Amino acid sequence: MSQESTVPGELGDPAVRGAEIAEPGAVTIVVPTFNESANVRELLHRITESVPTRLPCEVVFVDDSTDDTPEVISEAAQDCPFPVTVLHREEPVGGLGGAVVEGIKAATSDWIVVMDGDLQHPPSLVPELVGTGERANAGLVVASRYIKGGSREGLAGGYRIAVSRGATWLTKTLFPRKLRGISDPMSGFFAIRRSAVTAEALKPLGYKILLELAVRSRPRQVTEVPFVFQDRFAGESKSTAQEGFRFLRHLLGLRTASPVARMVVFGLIGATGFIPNLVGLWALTKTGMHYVPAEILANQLGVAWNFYLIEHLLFRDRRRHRNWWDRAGRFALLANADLVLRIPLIALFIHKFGMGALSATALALITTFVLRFVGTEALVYLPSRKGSRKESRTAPRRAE
Ligand SMILES: Nc1nc2c(ncn2[C@@H]2O[C@H](COP(=O)(O)OP(=O)(O)OP(=O)(O)O)[C@@H](O)[C@H]2O)c(=O)[nH]1
Ligand SMILES: [Mg+2]
Repeated sequence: MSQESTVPGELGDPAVRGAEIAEPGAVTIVVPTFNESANVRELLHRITESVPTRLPCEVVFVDDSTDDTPEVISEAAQDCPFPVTVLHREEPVGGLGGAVVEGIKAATSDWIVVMDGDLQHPPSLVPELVGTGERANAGLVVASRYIKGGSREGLAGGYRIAVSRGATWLTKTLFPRKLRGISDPMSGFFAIRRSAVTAEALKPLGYKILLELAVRSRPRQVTEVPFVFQDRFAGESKSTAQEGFRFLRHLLGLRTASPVARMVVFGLIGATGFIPNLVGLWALTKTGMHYVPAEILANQLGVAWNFYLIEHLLFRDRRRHRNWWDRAGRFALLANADLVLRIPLIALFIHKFGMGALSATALALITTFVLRFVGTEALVYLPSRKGSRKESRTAPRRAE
């Protein structure tokens, strides 16, 4: 963090806090910014107009800009009746999501409202978000575009609407229980009680931090308030297709946080390995190769395919403590041991336990699959503390 500026009258100052904090509690507004110099003055102006004096407020900008956004904020803050802090990060760890977590950690109030800096999220809704949370005794209040009274007016173009809708559907399908009661898990506008956040548990990669909070922190009670998503006030969108892919990876990472879910995905990826295996077998036997060496070679194609997908989709965060050759070698060894082990296991089940050939084969398949999964977890991708720290430090920035 290279730059940190605070305007006098800090909310964190006990004298100020003690004198002012009353119902419905104070609020820290966290705004991530990346080159929003044309928007931040108007944003602060609208927050000033919206937040009543009985609701003590501070604004924390977490800024990764390469333009003069921090300077514009500091200048505009002079006219604000509340404290404004700019945390400028030289190293934008975790991109937009990382910035929001940084802001949440810096917040000192009972309530934290997260909103964009481009005025697509109307500041006039801040008191309602906090008030609703207090009245409902909720831990999280989501500003939703998808409940009665809300709309996505400012989401430009059919393509963006379709992407947003598709991402919402996919996310809700993957987390039906944890996202119950949240119609708009893609919303970047929400209020959360500071006591409901476990900032240390959050692994901020890319954007969509609400999803991360809802799934990992699991606030007790969740409620929603409708809002109309506005047009960008000025400047350019930073959302990119690359960001969309990062989101999908993040979604998979969240979904496979438990070993059972990881084993299911491991199995699904394994099943897709039949495709290159069969194609390889077909191509090799076509060249006249005997089917035994062809089968062995084609099987390696399936192993390579599985290795690639597992590396990129399942164990992306757990690769760093071993180099590529080490991981590939161990993975191939386990995959081939699986094949070698299957035949004696089937024989054992048939002769020692009197099982039928079919059930013995099925049980051998399941046994070797579980062994391969456990072996892969433990011998190829066992996370080391050092490795995971390194990964989070080098998380890519959202926009260059
Ligand atoms: N600190 C930080 N803020 C970011 C980063 N990327 C985007 N932001 C901010 O996050 C907010 C949302 O980004 P937008 O570019 O508006 O993305 P969006 O709202 O999904 O896309 P649009 O609908 O096209 O505006 C804005 O306030 C951006 O300035 C980043 O890498 N770091
Ligand atoms: Mg925006």
